[in-house]
Amino acid sequence: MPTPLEQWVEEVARLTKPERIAWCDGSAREQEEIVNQMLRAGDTLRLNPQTYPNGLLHRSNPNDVARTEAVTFICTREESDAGPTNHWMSPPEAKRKVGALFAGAMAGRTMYVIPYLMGPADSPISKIGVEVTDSAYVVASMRVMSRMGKAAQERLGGSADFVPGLHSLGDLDPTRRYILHFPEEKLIWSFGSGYGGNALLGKKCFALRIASWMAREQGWMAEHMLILGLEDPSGKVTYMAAAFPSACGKTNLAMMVSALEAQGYRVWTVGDDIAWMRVAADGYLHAINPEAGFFGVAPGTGATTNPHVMVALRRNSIFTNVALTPQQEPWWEGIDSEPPAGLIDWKGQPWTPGKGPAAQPNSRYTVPAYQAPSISPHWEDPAGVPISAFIFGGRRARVAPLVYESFHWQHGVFVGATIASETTAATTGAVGVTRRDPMAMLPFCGYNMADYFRHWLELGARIPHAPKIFHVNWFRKGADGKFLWPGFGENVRVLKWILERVEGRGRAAETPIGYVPTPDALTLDGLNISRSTIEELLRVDSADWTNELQETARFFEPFGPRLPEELLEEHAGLARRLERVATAKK
Ligand code: GTP
Ligand code: SPV
Ligand code: MN
Repeated sequence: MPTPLEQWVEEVARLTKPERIAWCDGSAREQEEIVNQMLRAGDTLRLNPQTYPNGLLHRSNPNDVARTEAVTFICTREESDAGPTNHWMSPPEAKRKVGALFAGAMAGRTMYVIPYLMGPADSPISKIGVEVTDSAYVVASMRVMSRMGKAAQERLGGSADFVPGLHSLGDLDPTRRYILHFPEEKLIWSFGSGYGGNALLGKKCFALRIASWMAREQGWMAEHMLILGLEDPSGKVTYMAAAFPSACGKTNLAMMVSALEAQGYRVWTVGDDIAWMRVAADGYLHAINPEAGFFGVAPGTGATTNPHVMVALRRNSIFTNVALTPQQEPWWEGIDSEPPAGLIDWKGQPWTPGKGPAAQPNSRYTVPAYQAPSISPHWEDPAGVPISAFIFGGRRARVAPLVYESFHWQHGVFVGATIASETTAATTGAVGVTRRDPMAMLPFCGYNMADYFRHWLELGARIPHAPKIFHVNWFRKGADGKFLWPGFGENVRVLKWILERVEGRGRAAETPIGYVPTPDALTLDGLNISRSTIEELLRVDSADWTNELQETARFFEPFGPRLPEELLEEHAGLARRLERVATAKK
């Protein structure tokens, strides 16, 4: 009897008609073959073996450089189950339309079967996926980003308990590009893109869109969150999980070199992008990082902003769409060196000043997590780590203060549900447009977001030691258009205040939006920042927030009666508090 996996592989092979089928075991020999395949294809180069051993540079098709939200669909039977924030296609239509594209798509190609595990090998929270792909780059990337091959295959055995994901590059024509999710049958189909979250199906497609659906069904959480441990001078480590939209600072926060290291505060990395969390017997929400690597934004990453990752990247890493120096080393804007003479840009052309960025703005590095000097000794704990604080955030030049604390869980859910952030190069489309991105899950929630808010509200009531909920903004700008806050390693000063609030210490002032630190509550020793800048960073402007109320109401509208009443209560509460402040001023 063929196993359920063998049956599915046979079925997709009948549809896509590959020349050969390769079952991936994750071995070193297989890796060598995959790399040779990539080198032969001509879209990948080996980096300098002395300075970047096992390093690769991959150049994607220039029309395929970021996630494509406009062609990402949730295919539920009922359109209302996908909700107003997702694109929807009916399952029969999706299967017909995209099935026709898959038909014969792998002719003359190798079909790789990649069994992979999301989460530590022996964790009960971990889950298995199988990606079938005709891209060698995807195989090499999945080897870094997940626990791929033999270990996953053995854990699966003859079981049908896996999430199948079918992926083909097709002909990379953007008009024939579809990223489809069938949450009711826990199936993923991705056609026509080889890039990042579109193609590495364990990441956004499974670990967020499908997993968020499973999490609601089964009473847990799948969130777009980094996980870090903040160590205090006594050696105690407090874990926090933070949700920021794409390219808004998750990887950098999770890997930071603490500016308060001399005072005994340091940060340990558990995860940089996704958290799967369950209520455990100790009454805490426990989180695992389902991934095994970091797929990080290259531009802006350097020895001053993220020294830990710069060390990690030195071996076994894949760079995508970065520039190349004559020494065969990767280069990008913000790497701490001037562009060298003879630089080759991300498209493989000689670069000259004035030609625009040499590295694509969403160029990325792919690096094994264990190589990070900051990796937590607990990052593979099967039970996960207990979370004491949730931190929401976004990229906002105005309005949102550096940090504030919500009043209680329900208010915290409102804070998360109303995050706004400026769009970045991580997704195709305009950059810098402010949009609502609830819990940083707008592109990643696999079901109706109103039901997702309900899930948050209900789950919170079931966590005896629920995390306290905060909001941060590293990106507030002054009148000169420059960031007011230095960011990166200095962000530990904000984490320290959050820790103090979790422990019931830490000075704060009550404002209509929540508790904001008093200017003297932040540890600022060694930081050259004026009192007026700090005041501006912490300022809560009633007019701004009144405007924000209107934006929030407009965002909530399309959810209709499905939106939990509690969020409208919180909206009204904020309106009342703002009004009270306005009256007091008069
Ligand atoms: P995804 O991987 O797309 O989900 O992004 P991310 O949330 O992990 O963001 P990442 O840490 O890669 O940062 C994205 C960009 O923001 C990079 O160019 C960083 O250099 C920049 N950045 C990160 N943290 C800070 C900060 O504290 N201050 C400032 N000014 N920029 C930051
Ligand atoms: C994001 O956009 O949030 C990413 C990059 O982490 S991708 O994997 O392409 O989705
Ligand atoms: Mn990241």
